[in-house]
Amino acid sequence: MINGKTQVAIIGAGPSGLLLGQLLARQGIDNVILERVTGDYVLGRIRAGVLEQGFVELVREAGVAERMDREGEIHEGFEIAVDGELHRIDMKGLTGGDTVVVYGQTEITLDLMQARAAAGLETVYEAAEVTPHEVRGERPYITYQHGGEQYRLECDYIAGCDGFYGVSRQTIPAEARREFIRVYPFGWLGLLADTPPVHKELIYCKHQRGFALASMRSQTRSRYYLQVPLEDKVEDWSDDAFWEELKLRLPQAAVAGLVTGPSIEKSIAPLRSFVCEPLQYGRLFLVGDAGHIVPPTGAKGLNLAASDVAALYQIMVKVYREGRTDAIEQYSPIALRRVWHGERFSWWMTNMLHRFDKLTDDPQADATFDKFMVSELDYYLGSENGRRVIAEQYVGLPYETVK
Ligand code: RFL
Ligand code: PHB
Repeated sequence: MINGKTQVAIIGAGPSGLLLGQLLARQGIDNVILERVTGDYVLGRIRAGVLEQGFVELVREAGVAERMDREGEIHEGFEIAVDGELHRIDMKGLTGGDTVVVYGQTEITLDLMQARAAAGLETVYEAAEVTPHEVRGERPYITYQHGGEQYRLECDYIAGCDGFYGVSRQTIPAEARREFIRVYPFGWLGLLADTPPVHKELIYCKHQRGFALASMRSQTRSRYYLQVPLEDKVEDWSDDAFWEELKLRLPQAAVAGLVTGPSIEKSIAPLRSFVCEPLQYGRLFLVGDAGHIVPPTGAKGLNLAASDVAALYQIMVKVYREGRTDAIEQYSPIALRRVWHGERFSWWMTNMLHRFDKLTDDPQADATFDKFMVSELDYYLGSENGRRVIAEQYVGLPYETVK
């Protein structure tokens, strides 16, 4: 057994773990990250692309914003197409100046990994059997295996940043947590290509054939999604089949400008709403996807991870600077308030924009739900106040301050 010691042990080197680690290190709070897979594997996962202002500011505070500020694109609005007709959500105009930044999660992750390596901070990649112990006691520790050796890492606190399938949430006994879940009867098939985006802003498409999203990573790289049945496999979808289906769902005016090309990544993600309560158990905190998942329609997953990180970071600074160990009790209520707003918005956008034809076993009930949602979207898009409700939540609600 090889023994080690740190102040905050972080499980998971996704964006939550890396961002938290960087922020803490800048405040002189020692931390070690334990990650199950390799850095390259983490960087191969193509996920989010839309960053709220709060996220952007946190990355700046972490001192890792240089490339994001240079290469990220500021978006002042996005489009919602309903059966081919475009409705613009003027985020900047409707919110009094707020915007989002389009910059890939992969890029943020790479920037954070490089900054961590440059600062000489410790990350153990390919750490197996990571297991938290004594999280309710005064002296928690983590055991893990690496390179054939057994390790024990002692710490003051554990940040569970290990995503939806991680070990941290399972460490909380079943009787001490409650889980809220909704599974949607479809998935998103995503395709990444080195082609110019079809439009200068994102287009969310509600269409008879199912939802589609035209997004991007840069002026030379586009990201598209199609709503597909849960049973579909990536192998069922050739690139040609993807582009043909996308052309049917995009507004005709946009299709003329669509440049197709070979995919550089293609994957299917199931859609899920999930929240674990509470997000703190003794000296263990659940951060990001470890504690909650949203369907991607509202572009909120990564952004909620960032607001969790912001809350925990403020709390840790109070603990180590002011001895305010009582502040840790604020983490779960503060994080959950914002999480539930993001959950509700993501669920609402998913309901309004997707085609629900197998929601229940009752086709008549499904058809009625579909009509309600068509009317809901029509109502919100039809008034400035309605569009403002969408815009305000899309750009992101404010972060709460820890007392
Ligand atoms: P991650 O990214 O899943 O990272 C968790 C890390 O923990 C590691 N791990 C372990 N390490 C050690 N021991 C164990 N036992 C471990 N188990 C797991 C994993 O290997 C991994 O490296 O969680 P994190 O950091 O909380 O970040 C969350 C975000 O990744 C996620 O919320 C977003 O990607 C969601 N999301 C979007 N969010 C947005 O804000 N805007 C978007 O536009 C957006 N688009 C998306 C998305 C997610 C998608 N998918 C595929 C689910 C689009 C898609 C298609
Ligand atoms: C993405 O670009 O991957 C993306 C953008 C907006 C979303 C979801 C995903 O709502």
